[in-house]
Order: sequence, then structure tokens, then C-alpha cells
Amino acid sequence: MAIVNLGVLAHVDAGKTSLTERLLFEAGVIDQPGSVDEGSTQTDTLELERRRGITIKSAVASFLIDDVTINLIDTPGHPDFIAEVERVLAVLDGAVIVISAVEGVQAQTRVLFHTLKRLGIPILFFANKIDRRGARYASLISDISERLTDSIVAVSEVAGNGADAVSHPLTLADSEFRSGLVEALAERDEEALAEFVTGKRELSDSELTRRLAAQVAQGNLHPIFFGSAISGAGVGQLMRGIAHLLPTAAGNPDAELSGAIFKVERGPNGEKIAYARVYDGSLHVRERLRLDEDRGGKITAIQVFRNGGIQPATQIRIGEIGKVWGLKDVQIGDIIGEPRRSSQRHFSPPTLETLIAPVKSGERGMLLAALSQLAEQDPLINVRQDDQRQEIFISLYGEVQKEVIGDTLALDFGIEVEFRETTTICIERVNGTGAAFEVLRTPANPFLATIGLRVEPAPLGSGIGFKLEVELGSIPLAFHRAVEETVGKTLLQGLNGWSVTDCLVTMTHSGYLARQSHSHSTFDKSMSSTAGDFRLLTPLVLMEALRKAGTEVCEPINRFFIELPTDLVGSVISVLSRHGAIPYGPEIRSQTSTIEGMIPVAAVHGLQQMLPHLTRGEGLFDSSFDHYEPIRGTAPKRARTDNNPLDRDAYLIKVGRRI
Ligand SMILES: Nc1nc2c(ncn2[C@@H]2O[C@H](COP(=O)(O)OP(=O)(O)OP(=O)(O)O)[C@@H](O)[C@H]2O)c(=O)[nH]1
Ligand SMILES: [Mg+2]
Repeated sequence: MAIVNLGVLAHVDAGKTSLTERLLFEAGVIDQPGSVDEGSTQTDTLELERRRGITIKSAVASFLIDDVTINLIDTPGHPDFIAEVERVLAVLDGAVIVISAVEGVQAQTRVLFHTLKRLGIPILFFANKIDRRGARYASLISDISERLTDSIVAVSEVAGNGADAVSHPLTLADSEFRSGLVEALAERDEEALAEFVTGKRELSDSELTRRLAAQVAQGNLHPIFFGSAISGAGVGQLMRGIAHLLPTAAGNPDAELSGAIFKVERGPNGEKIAYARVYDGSLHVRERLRLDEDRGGKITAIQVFRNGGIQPATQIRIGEIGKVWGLKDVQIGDIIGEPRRSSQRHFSPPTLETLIAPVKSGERGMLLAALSQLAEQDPLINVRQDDQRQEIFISLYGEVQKEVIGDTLALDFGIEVEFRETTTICIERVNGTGAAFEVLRTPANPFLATIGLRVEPAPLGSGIGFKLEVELGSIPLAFHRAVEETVGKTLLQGLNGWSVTDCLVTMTHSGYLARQSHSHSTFDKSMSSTAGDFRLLTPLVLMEALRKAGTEVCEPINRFFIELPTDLVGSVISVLSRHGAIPYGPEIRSQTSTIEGMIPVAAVHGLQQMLPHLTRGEGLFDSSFDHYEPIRGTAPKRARTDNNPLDRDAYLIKVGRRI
């Protein structure tokens, strides 16, 4: 049974959900394509999605094309919901990137394309909305090749305009298309090149198609289909492309089970339902699953996506996607068995944080419980508590996500909340090298542990590394682990309260007192080191080392793109500069021009609100995270929520170890 797990990805509003609907209709799964605008589609089922007309959660739909089962995952395009896309990436055999033929390549299109490319996921392009006025053909192809990739081959052409626009497949009988394709293949496929250049023989149609599929599968070439999700133009050809140009799921049925959980939802009775894809082996009802060291459970029921629907089943086989019941503590992103694709983060982290509080003061506990349930489905919500001030913070990608969280809490949990003080999340990077150590049984050290740590900068994007420069056996493994874990936790709040990243921490000294007791009595904590001694001392040593190394607070910077009437370019550029943005040379055209550049995330919201006024309502603004940059001037601090190891005396009192 051939299966393709297909992601549909795009910038917001490009037409992913509409295309999904059209594919389900053409495949015979539904009698009428539903409409996003009327809230009647198969994949936008949440009340909030229907109300807002945007996709918020990824959703699966299944259908057959020429005996190939397609499990399609419709994803949200709004950058605030990128976490939903993130998890889906792990389970895809291929992707369709939808591009509006009117708007062309947009900010999120680029982010998604480059991420898919990096992961080696084969990509087809669908240029949608050819039925709209202003839809482009040749200029869209050059837009894609200039702003995205030149590894493209247009496989259809458009005739007519507006509602009458039709899309014709280009065939190998067309000599121009044929020679273009042969050339594109020859550039990427040495064997084809040899045969083509030496002219040994004509490549047959079926051989050309086979070689095209091979290049698509390797991620070297991306066919562009043109059409319309609303009129249905070009969708039939896209379906043949999906079934015959993308690689089908492959795996080893005899190997150990491996798979991934890419979505978690709650059923009508609050029970957890996990969406799993299987790579190798198979997943059975009544099987016990291990999710990590201390989480797991027994599978009580399975449903598998098949032939346009979902059916009860006893197992999920290779390549299949199914719903799984019974895993009570499952989380989105869980890996079953050996990971297939790097489970690393592919997109930038949330860059905003907001204080969230219940309107009714007695509902704080309820709110925390609700947020932790939401965090099971969306790990990037990242709930942070300040127990001293009784405050709750959550990370955010943007204003729309904030509104959706507010609505979800009201609708699903009956909790009215308010948000205050949205701030930018900065990070701290280490400036130089710093080291510190404390030795057990010395007067200043109340803990039965010797710890030495060195902190130094590591390459950008590398996160936090931990290394031992002491003999592995010098202290029990459990103590090493305690130090390593505590290092990770401590670095969540650096010298200025922001999380420290891109650094290497090396353990340079270690020592402990072995388990001992006075004769005939039991284990005596005052004479023997415990993991607690290592946990409590680590923050003091680490922060001392960090203080010596010094840190630099960096703020998130977005790449922006503005389209606006040409006569306003000058005035908008000066406003941009006042907001700390760095515009690159604008691209001036007769009527509308574009400005690209970098802007601090902190300035994005304000600018977005001013733009309609600045551009007579005609400006389009788009931005996505690009990098972190050191803040010039005074670095902002974030209030600490830990025991503040920077203040030794206060810290010792808080952890109850006053000397
Ligand atoms: N004219 C025309 N309109 C389209 C076409 N495809 C989608 N639309 C419209 O574009 C809007 C957005 O469509 P959606 O299908 O919700 O787009 P999406 O990519 O799923 O959006 P998000 O999931 O929110 O990112 C809706 O108003 C659709 O009716 C098309 O081919 N032609
Ligand atoms: Mg959608």
C-alpha cells in the first residue's frame, strides 16, 4: 500500500485550507467543497477557526489518488502558529507550498521553504488563485526564482484571465517544455547529462518523468503547478503530481517500532488523543509504549486514516497516520523509539512574553491548570511562574496568538483572562571565558560538594553544551547528572534575568564525601554528599563563573517587507529609521514599491499599527524572525523568579543553608 504523508504549507491566506477542500472534493471524499469564508471546511473545524476564517491547528485529511493514500496535513500559515507547523515537519514525505499567484512570494513562504529544504523534504509548488484579477504567470515564476529558488520547473501554463482563467498541463510533446526539462535535469543528474550531451539516445517520456520524480524526491527540483482552489483549475494535474512525483513512505516492517507524535488533542470527555506516524515496525493496541525515562502508557484504542476517512484499527503500520488513545501523559513532539528526523527546533523561538491573569482573582489555580493543558498541545507556550509575586507569564509569537489563547481559555475552560505588559524576550550571550570553583569542607561552602565550572562562548545557534574535564568516575554519575541538569536550569536566568544561550559549560573540579555513617547508625546526611548538595551549590559556582565571563543582552530582530505606494517611500523610510529599523535600498516601481530590511521585534507591533495611517491604508507589512543582536545602550533586565544565586547570602537563606 503506497502512502504519501503530505504537508500543505504557506503564508497565511494563500489558500491551503481551500486547496485541501478542493482535493477532498476531486478525490470523491466530499460531495461539495466547503468554504473557509462560510466556515464549512473539513479541516478548519474549531469554532475559533470558523469564526476567524484562519487555520489555528494542523489537521489531517485522507484520500486516495490512483491507489496512493494521501494523508494530507493542512497547517496554519499565520506566523503566530508556527509551533503547529514545527511538529508536523517530522512526519512528512513531501510538501506542497501554496503561493498566491497575486501576492507572490511572501515572508512566511521563505521561512517555510528554507526549513523544508534544510530537512530534505521534497517540495511541489502550487501557484493558487489564478482566477483572481492581478494573478501572474511569467512574473510569478521569476519572482519565485529570484526570491526563493531557481531549482524550479513550471509544469503548467495559464490561459485567460479572472474567473475564466484555465491551467493547461505542459506536456513532453511540447518541444520547448521538453528541452527546458531535459536541461534542468542535465544540470542536476550526471547520467542524464551524459546521455543528453552525447546525444547517444533520446530520453523517452517515461524515463524523463522517472528522472524528474527522482530529482523531486532528492529535493533538487521543484515543479510549479498553476491553478485555483476555488474554481478547481489545475487541481487535477496537481493531484497526479502528488501521487507520482513525490516519494511514498518507506520503512522496515521488521525493525523496532519508531514513530513520532505530531499532534495532541482532547476528546469529548477530556481524554487525550495523540496523532502518531509510524516509520518502522508497527504500533499495536494494548501495547505498552515508553515515551521517555518516566513517561509511557498502554494504548487502549487506535484509529487509522484510510480511504478518505478514519477507521478503528488494531495497529498503525509503516507510513500510516493514526489516532491513539490511552497515553495519559503524552506530549506533542514525543518520539517513539529511534528518532527519524532531528527533533531539534526548526523555527525561531517565541520572541514575546506577556503577563496573563484571571479576571476573577480566585481563578489563578484554574488558569495554571488550563495553561498546562494547552502547553501539552503547544510546548512553546512556555508557562513561567513568579511565585513570589504570584504572577504567570506565557511566551508568545504575536498578538493573534494572544487573542486566540484568550478566546480558548474563555470558550473551552470558562476562564476570563486579561493580558498585561507584553515585552520582548531577550537572550544573553556569554562575552568571554569565566571560571569559578568551591571546595567542600571550606568555611564559605555549606554544601558537601566540590564543584568547578568554566563558561565560554559557543557558536551562534548551538544552544548550551556541557562537558566534563574531570574523570567520569570522580563523583557518582547521579551527581554529574545533578550538576548538568542544574546548569541548564540556572542558565534560564542569566546576569540580567534572560536565558543564556550559545555557550559551553565545562566541569573542571569535582569531589564528594562517600556514603558513611557513625558506627551502627544509618546513613548520615551531615557526613555524606547527596545530589542535593550538588544541585544547590551549582547555581552559586555557575553564576560566579558567568559574572567573570560577562554577558551581553541581545534582542530579537525581524526581517521585514513592506509594499506601499511609491510616493510614500521616503516618509515611511524615515519613520522606520526612527523605530530602529534598518531599511535596505528600496525597490522602486512606478506605482507600488517595496522596502525590505531589519527591525527590532520590540518595534514591530507599533509600526504595524501606524502603517495604515502612514500609507493611506494601502501598505502591506510582513515580518519574520531573523536573528538576535546585542542591544546598544542600557540592557533591559528581567525580574528573577529563581532563588537569585547572584546574591549569595540571600540565596543561602532561601535554600535553608545559612552558615
Ligand atoms: N479567488 C480565489 N480565492 C481563494 C482561492 N483560494 C483561497 N481563496 C480565498 O483566500 C482566503 C484564504 O483561504 P484559506 O484557504 O483560508 O487560506 P489558508 O492558506 O488556509 O489560510 P490560513 O490557514 O489561515 O493560513 C479565503 O477567503 C478563500 O476563499 C482561489 O483559488 N481563488
Ligand atoms: Mg487554512
